[in-house]
Amino acid sequence: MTYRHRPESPASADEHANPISHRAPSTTPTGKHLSRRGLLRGIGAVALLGTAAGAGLKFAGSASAATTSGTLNIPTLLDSTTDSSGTKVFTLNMETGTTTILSGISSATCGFNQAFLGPVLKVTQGDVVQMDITNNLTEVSTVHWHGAHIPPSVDGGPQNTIAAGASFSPSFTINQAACTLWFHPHALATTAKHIASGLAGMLIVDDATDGAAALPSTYGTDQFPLIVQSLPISSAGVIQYTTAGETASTTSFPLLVNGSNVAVNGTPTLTVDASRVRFHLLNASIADLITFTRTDGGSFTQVASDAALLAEPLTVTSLQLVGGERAEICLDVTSSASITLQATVTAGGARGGSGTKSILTLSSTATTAATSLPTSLNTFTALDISSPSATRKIALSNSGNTMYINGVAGTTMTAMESNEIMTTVGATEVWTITNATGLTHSFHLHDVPFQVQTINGTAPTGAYAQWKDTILISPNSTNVIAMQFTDYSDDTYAYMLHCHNAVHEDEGMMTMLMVMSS
Ligand SMILES: [Cu+2]
Repeated sequence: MTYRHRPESPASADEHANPISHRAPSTTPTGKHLSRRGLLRGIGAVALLGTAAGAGLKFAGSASAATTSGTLNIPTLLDSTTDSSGTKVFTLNMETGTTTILSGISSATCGFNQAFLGPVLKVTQGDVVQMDITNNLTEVSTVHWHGAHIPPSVDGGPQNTIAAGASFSPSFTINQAACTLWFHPHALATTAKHIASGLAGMLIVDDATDGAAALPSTYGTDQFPLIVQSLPISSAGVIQYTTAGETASTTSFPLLVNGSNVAVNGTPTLTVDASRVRFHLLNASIADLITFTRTDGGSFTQVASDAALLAEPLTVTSLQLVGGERAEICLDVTSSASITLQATVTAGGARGGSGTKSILTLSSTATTAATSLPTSLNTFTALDISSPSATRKIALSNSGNTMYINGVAGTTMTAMESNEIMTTVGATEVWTITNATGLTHSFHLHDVPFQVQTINGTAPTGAYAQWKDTILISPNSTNVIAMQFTDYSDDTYAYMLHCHNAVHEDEGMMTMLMVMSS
């Protein structure tokens, strides 16, 4: 447990109204815990109050993000400071601002340290990090580290609420190998609103293995994020984040690449000196699916899923990501020919984006082709599920716009507590996720990655056959996954499992997982 109690921090405004703020129930040096049941009920009540009171973000900021004029927006690589104990300290300020998304129209947006989206953070396995977060929004939020294997007390779920004006400084050890993570809000009922408004950033984990060393890793030179969003927005420039907003006749779904609307600013271009470029792909859409291909039909090399480097480089011609899912690809390029990537958007909600747009034209000054990637990038060991600690059923269903897991709409902590999954550290489990509806869902589990066993009875292929933390759940499908709960237990804080269509999550398709010590 590396959670840091920081009594030196200024008291946050919420601590008076919220007797169980993020600091109060944290593990103290004496290891004393509040009653979990009482704590969760209290948190649920506070979260609801926060939601009701913050009936709308007031976009007070006046910062304006620059629009691109052709070249790829490259998010800032955020510097850290190192404190006396060697902890890398990052500062993330949740801000409001305005951004031009539709031509000539200013939209109210949010971002980390800027008006829209956020910086990229790079860390290495074994690093101890501290995230100094200040919520400069006008309503409660959280910051969740999607895909991070960290204690639930710092996971940034609905129990880690940060009131408007308050700060939170979770600290944790980077306890996983190279992968592409991201960070975004995860409070009750406002996840889609806050992500769509722009609160999304990338967290890249590196490690010291030969596999990771073989991949391009100089940020901004041969390593770039591609954060792609199909963004629901009204013709007046108001970002939409509900089913009603998705289906409104005035809503369109522009495709944004690192915050730039390709329909307005054109296909981003990128010219590098390298002969191999590594892209960290994130579908940051709240609902829509995105499929990446080359305009010439050629192949590219997938080197990572969302949770880990692949065992071997995988040659693919197409790669689909649901909302929240990531992948890493390498493109080999020389001065003899540029490469254009395109994205095909598929509606993931009641209504959504569609069509295919070019999202990047990559050129290089290199005259010599890249050397081959190693045949092995990572080791992959299948979990032994011959005698699982538990088997569970996760039934996804809905009634109109109310979304259920196992019949419960998880819109409050109390509802989720009534529907919680309890397990113990060390348990290996097999879950059968069913979707008996015609809706497309995704499934994301916090804490540990999982291995897909079967999809409609058939073993998966490609990246879906290795470590994952977010997967597509097709309509009328049965998906069997296995996972092992390693390292972190807590009798106060829960992890979340939910649909990563963030609209569905806010409509109730979420519940909680308690990992106990025994
Ligand atoms: Cu869903």
